[in-house]
Amino acid sequence: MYGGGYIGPDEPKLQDDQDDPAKLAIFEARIEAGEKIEPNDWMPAGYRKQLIRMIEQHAHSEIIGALPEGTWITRAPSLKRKLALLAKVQDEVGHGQLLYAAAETLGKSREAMINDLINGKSKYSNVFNYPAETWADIAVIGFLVDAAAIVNQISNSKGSYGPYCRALERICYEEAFHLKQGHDAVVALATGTPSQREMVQAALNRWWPPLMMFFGPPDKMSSHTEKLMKWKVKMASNEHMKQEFLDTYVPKVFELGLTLPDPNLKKNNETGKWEYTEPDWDEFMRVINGDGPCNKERLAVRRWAEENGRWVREALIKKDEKHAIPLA
Ligand code: BYC
Repeated sequence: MYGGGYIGPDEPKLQDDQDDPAKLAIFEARIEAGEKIEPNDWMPAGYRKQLIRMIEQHAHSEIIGALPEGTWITRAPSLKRKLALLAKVQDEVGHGQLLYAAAETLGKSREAMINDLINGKSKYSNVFNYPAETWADIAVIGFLVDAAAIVNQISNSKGSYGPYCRALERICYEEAFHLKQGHDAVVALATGTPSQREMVQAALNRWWPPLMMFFGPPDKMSSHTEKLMKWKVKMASNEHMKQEFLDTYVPKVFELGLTLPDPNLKKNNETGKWEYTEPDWDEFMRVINGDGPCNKERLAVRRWAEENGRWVREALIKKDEKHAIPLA
C-alpha cells in the first residue's frame, strides 16, 4: 500500500524516455486532473528525484525526531506520561518505516537512504537538532512540533504521488493523538505550580525560533516550491503553511496565559495575515547543513544503531526472495 517492496542495494536503471516531452505532457495533464501517480507509471526524472529527496528527508526526520523525545521516556514525570510518550516515540519510528517504504517505490534502496543520512549527505528537519533540556521541552514538541507537522502533512497528503499520500493519511491520524498528548502536557504545566509555568514558558521560548523555521525558508528563498507545486507534490507554499499554523495554534498558546518570544507577532486584521520577526535564516542554513547544537550527537546515535543492528538485518534478509518490483 505504501511501498514495502525490498528493492535491494542497486540504484534503479532509469528508463531512456525519462524526459520525453509527449509523455511529460500526458503526465502533467493527469496531475492537473487530480489523478494519483503510482510507482509503475511513467514519470519525469525530475519528479522522481524531487519525491525521493522530500520523502527521504521526511523519513529521516521521523527516526531522528524520535531521539530527543526518546531520551525522556525514562524520565517522564508519571506512569501515564511515560506510557503515552513510549507509544508516541514508537509511532514516530513507524512513520519512518512507512515513509522509507514509500520512497523505495521510487527506486532508492533503504540502505542507500540510511547511508546518506549517517554520512551527512541527506537532510532532516531542523527542529531535531536542538536539545530537549526539560520535560517541558517534550510537552512543547508534542504540542507544537506535532501541530506544525500535521499542518504540513495534511497538505502534502492531498498531493499527486499515491504511496506518499497514503502513508501521510495514516500518519496524520496518529499525529492527531500526539498533538493531544502534547497539548495535555502543556496545559498541565501551564496550570500547575509557578515553577512548572516558568519551565513551560522557558521551553516555548527555546522552541519558537526553530519552529518558525520548520516550514522552510520564505517563499522567495525556497528553491523547490515552484516545481513541487506545479507537480502537486507540495499543495501549499512554505509561508502559506506557516500562516495556517499561526492561525490555529498561536491563540491556543495565548489562551493558557503563555507568551511567545516575538514582540512583532500579531495578526494584521486588514491583510488577515500574521506578522512576525523572520527567524535567523543563517542559523537555519548552518543547522540543516550539519552544524546545529545536536547534529553530531543525533547522527552518532543513528550510526551506532546501524552498525550494531547489522547482524540482525543480515540474519533476516533472504537475498533470493527480494522483490525486484516494489509492492505499491
Ligand atoms: N529542515 O526549497 P525549500 C515530525 C531545506 S517529522 C531541514 O523550501 P521544499 C516529527 C530543503 O530540504 C516531520 N531542511 O524546500 C517526528 C531544501 O534543501 P535541499 C518532518 C529544510 O522541499 C518525530 C532547502 O531547505 N516533515 O514532525 O520545497 C517526532 C530549501 O527549502 C527545512 C517533513 O519532512 C527544514 N525544516 O519545502 C515529532 C515534511 N525546510 O533539499 C515530530 C516533508 C527546508 O535542496 N517536507 N529545508 O538541500 C516538506 O513538506 C518540504 O520539504 C518542506 C520544505 C516544506 C519542509
